[in-house]
Amino acid sequence: MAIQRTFAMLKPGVLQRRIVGDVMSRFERKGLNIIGLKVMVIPPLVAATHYAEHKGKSFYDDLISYIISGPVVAMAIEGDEAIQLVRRLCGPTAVCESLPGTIRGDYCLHTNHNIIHSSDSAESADRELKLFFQPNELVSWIDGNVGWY
Ligand code: FUP
Repeated sequence: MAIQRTFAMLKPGVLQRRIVGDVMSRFERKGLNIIGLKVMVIPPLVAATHYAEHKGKSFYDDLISYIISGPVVAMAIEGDEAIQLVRRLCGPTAVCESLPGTIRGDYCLHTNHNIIHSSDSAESADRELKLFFQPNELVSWIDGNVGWY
């Protein structure tokens, strides 16, 4: 087991639907630590950098206009194997493949509004954390229950 940091983001609409607490509580329940948190509207340049790998794809323009269309909740999450664990809690990209019990499986109907992003590798996590957070915005802390999860 290795302690990792990963990036997750609640996409536009999650604040408006007032389900931020429900979604975030899943990470808390799992035993992962929230070490960075901010509400922000993503600047277009940051959105383009974040989704650079999708430039040229059919869904790219809609993806960018959606992701900058309202406030998001950016999160930095820390814990043992956090990158893969957070991905599994979110569920697969395609909503029809996301099982009930996962965040995408429980809260969304369409893949283009699949409510949450999370880093898919150590390299992505490092890049995305740097894109959305300054180093002094991340605060590691020790959970006194750490031996019980
Ligand atoms: P993920 O890592 O699960 O967020 O998935 P991707 O990086 O492959 O895709 C980023 C976002 O693009 C998805 F969350 C939703 C959107 N997307 C579509 O709208 N249609 C597609 O066919 C694939 C992705």
